[in-house]
Amino acid sequence: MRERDVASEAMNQHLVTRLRAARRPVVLTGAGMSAESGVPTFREAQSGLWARFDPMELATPEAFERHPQRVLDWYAWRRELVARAKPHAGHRALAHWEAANPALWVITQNVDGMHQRAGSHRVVELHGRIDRDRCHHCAAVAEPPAKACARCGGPLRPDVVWFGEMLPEQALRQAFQAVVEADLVLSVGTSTLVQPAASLPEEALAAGVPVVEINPEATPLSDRVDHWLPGTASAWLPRLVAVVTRESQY
Ligand code: BV8
Ligand code: ZN
Repeated sequence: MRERDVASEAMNQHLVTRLRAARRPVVLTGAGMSAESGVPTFREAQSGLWARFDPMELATPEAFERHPQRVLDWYAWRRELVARAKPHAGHRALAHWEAANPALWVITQNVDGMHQRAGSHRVVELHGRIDRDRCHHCAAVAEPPAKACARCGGPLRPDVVWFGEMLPEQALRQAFQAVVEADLVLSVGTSTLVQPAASLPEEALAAGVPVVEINPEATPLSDRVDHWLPGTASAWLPRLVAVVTRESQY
């Protein structure tokens, strides 16, 4: 059984040492990373006219084939939210960490592009991007305001990965490689329930890589990580990065 840091709630010396020793850190992020920017998480009930729909049902090729306009309207609503949202101190802290350590990878399940808007460059997007369209038939990326695919005339849909669809191969390979080669992994704002993204922190644990989790709630991962930091991304990430960059007194 992995020796568990009882005081892991607080910033203890063991965590400080690991943060400062990390040469190949990897940060895994989920919907909770963007929650404080005003982008609702998947778990948070949909609001307004979308409250009666289960996001897991809307984010599927079947839903698009059955009710294309309903799915496109849902994404139009989310695109609005994302366009109005601003990266927060947590996103900026990760961009700051990358500037201090160019080997840092951010691997995200989010489709909102917030990490790049905050200045991060080494970002692997596992589930695509909401502000791009692609063809539902031939996957050609479409230049807005195209209404149909310029290559095959097929219907356009957001360039995101729907449930039941495969993830982009290159992103998946890059993500698993980065995690097994990492010397520190952070899991931030994810319920670790959606596969295969949820296997990434498991790969790190299996490879003996120290894992830190930031989440206000416990997840299936929480009792197996080395450091569980109960709280928000915007509160914990600036503190951790300040330790790495020695801008804090620790
Ligand atoms: C696939 C893009 C091959 C679209 C998304 C094995 C076992 C069981 C099921 C499966 C399996 N393999 C495949 C499946 C099926 C499925 C799956 O995993 N289903 C789950 C629900 C059981 N996986 C797939 O279909 C994947 N494809 O496997 O293809 C295949 C195909 C067919 C059959 C077999 C294999 C594709 C998955 C990708 C789907 N697309 N998004 C869009 O956005 O519209 S997933 C989407 O939901 C997000 O991208 C994200 O991945 C997920 C939500 O999860 P989280 O990000 O973790 O967010 P959540 O809301 O759940 O939790 C937020 C957390 O943040 C909470 O813990 C909360 O406490 C915390 N939090 C809140 N506030 C804060 C915070 N933390 C920090 N700070 C805060 N302020
Ligand atoms: Zn096409």
